[in-house]
Amino acid sequence: MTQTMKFPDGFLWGGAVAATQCEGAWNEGGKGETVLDHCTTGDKDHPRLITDVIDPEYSYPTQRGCRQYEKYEEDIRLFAEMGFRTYRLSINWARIYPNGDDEVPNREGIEHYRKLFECCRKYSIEPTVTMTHYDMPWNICVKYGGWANRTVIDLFLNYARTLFSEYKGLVRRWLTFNEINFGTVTYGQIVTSGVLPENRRVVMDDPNASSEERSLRFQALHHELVASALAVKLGHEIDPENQIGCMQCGFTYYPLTSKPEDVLAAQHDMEIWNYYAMDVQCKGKYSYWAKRFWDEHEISIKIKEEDHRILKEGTVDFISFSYYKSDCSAAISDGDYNSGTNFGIPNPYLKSTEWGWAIDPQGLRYLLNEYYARYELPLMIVENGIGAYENKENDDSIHDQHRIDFLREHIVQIKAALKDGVDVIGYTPWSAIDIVSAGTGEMKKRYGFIYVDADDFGNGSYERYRKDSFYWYQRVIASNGEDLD
Ligand code: BGP
Repeated sequence: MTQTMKFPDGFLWGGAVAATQCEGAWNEGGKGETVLDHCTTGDKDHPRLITDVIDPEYSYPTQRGCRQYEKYEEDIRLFAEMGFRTYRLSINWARIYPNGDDEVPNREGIEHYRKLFECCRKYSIEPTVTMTHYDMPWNICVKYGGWANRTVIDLFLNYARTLFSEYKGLVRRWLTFNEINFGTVTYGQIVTSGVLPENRRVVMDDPNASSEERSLRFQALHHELVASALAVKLGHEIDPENQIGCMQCGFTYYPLTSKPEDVLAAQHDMEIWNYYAMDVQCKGKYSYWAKRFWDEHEISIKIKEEDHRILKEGTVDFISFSYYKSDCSAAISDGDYNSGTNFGIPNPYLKSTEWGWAIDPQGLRYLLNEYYARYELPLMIVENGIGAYENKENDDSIHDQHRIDFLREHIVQIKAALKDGVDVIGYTPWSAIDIVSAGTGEMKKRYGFIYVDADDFGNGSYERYRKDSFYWYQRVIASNGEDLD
């Protein structure tokens, strides 16, 4: 396919990370414990465990990250060498409010990020900052029961006020919650919601969850949506220059067959797993699908009268989302739509990564068009990448042709979407540098342009090495997406 459309000038090329996965220094600089600090290493066959106390018997990889807390200057220098125009990172909530409900913020944490943002600006890299990315202070989980408790809205707003005030002028592009749709109601329930599961496992959606459990998760999500809307409004009040976006886990669903029932199942999954939260954040109200879904799953949530106004007043300026893979949906025999798992059915036409995630660049173009048609808001792809096993050769080179191929094909599809007329403003692949996997806690599931010499258990020098993809991406950015070879 020939693509003549060019990327617009000022397109935000960059890379992405999250604090809990890259910083390490989990108990330094006055930081409190987060949810992920309590999660052990797992692997693709074994879910991570959540331990109530830090148990020396286990390895806790996010406590180490890739040591970016101490090495941020070196990392940002390398990102600048690649030509990054933006760096998507997150602030660790527990570095600013160690317990989440502290009277005053932790100055050391505030100053750390100030220096980091100044360093980005020194290299003309604009920070794109997620306010919370799987980093709820552990104390909020234990003392308040996480986002299921409405009080947490005030705690978050206090945190948001501190960020907007302290970093006014330094940060202008904000994302409120990482993968708000996915993190709360499915992925382990814990990492975003802070609602501790009884079995203390970080697992995906539990299809056997009781209606009480489901209600709790959707109640937590409602509170997050209200908090996000309030934060958007506050951010605009503190600095009208702020651009504040939502961040969704992007799900592309195809009908498994052309059977009308399967088409309806795919429509259902698109509505629930993409638009449930997005409609609230972009249109300021729940979609008409939500009510049917609540009834169907016996979900009962409390929505206060004032919430309707808050949601309307706090819609976002742009949409950001992650995109890794697509899935298929099929009707189940005893109902008129798919059972609602968001880890759908494999697509027989697609190959998968070593972790079984379907590789589907065209699914990204499809999703960009779907989102733009529905909301007509600027779109930023803030995560996209391939997790793979990689080795450093004796000459310190790292040959990651699989990453180059993966990203190239996705960039071609972004170009195609631009040609379709979609307003795409940026692309920050996951991850800027090798970091700890959020799902499994492995270091060996590598995503970065930069190799970090570390294993799953903290062995290694933590030295940085440029992979082949580093040089390739440097050329891509220098040519504004024209040179993809
Ligand atoms: C997204 C998360 C990221 C990141 C990515 C890759 O869902 O926002 O934090 O980790 O997925 O997933 P994993 O690390 O499990 O391979």
